[in-house]
Amino acid sequence: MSATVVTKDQELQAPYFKLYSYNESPNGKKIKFLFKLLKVDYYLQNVDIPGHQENRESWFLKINPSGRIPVLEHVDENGNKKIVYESAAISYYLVNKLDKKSREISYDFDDPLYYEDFQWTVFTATTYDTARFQQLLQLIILPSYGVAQNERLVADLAVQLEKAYAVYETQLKNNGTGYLVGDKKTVSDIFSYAWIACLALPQFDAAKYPCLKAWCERLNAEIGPL
Ligand SMILES: N[C@@H](CCC(=O)N[C@@H](CS)C(=O)NCC(=O)O)C(=O)O
Repeated sequence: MSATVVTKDQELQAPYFKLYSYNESPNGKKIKFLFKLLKVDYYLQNVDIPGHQENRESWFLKINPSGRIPVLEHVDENGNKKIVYESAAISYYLVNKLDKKSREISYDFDDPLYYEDFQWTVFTATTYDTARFQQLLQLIILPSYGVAQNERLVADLAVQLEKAYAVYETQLKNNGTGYLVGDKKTVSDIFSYAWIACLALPQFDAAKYPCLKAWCERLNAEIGPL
């Protein structure tokens, strides 16, 4: 698997996958991890968010009106182009295009585990990710621009994140396989791992959440660096 970095106006030969992302973004990393595990080559276009605010330029807003990365551009062998944004939607688009036969990191549509996996991805996307992003903003991003953190918000976020860690711990304990769903790592594991384990932010208390700690270590060993 390799990512070939391309510039904005570079012509690409069909068929291809192109990911619009921003450096260390965990939302972008979710998709990079998936490409790695699916062993599929892709093009990578870096969108300069803090510097030039490229994500607010009209060419980018045309592909994603919300001005956010990641965005996936897929051009098939007949030249048909599909744009997908929202990391959860991109993740399921990719596994249903690329993992449909072997289902190494996903389940079939008619398997109840497909929806369980989807459920945990949505839990992370709506409950954990948003609080973790606010934590990143308060603890790292705003202070780097000289803006003081909001202590009350930081404390509230810690409470919200603690609740989410307890939910993951219970699920991992009940499932008992070392993964969130079924007996293999699936989209929900990879998706959640990017925000839980791949940031220089306060982590959870490992003594309190032993299953979550073991899960992080397992995914770390199985996914490896990008
Ligand atoms: N719900 C979206 C969140 C994407 C997101 O927040 N992306 C950030 C980078 S990590 C971004 O593009 N921020 C720029 C902005 O909101 O203006 C997803 O899961 O794809």
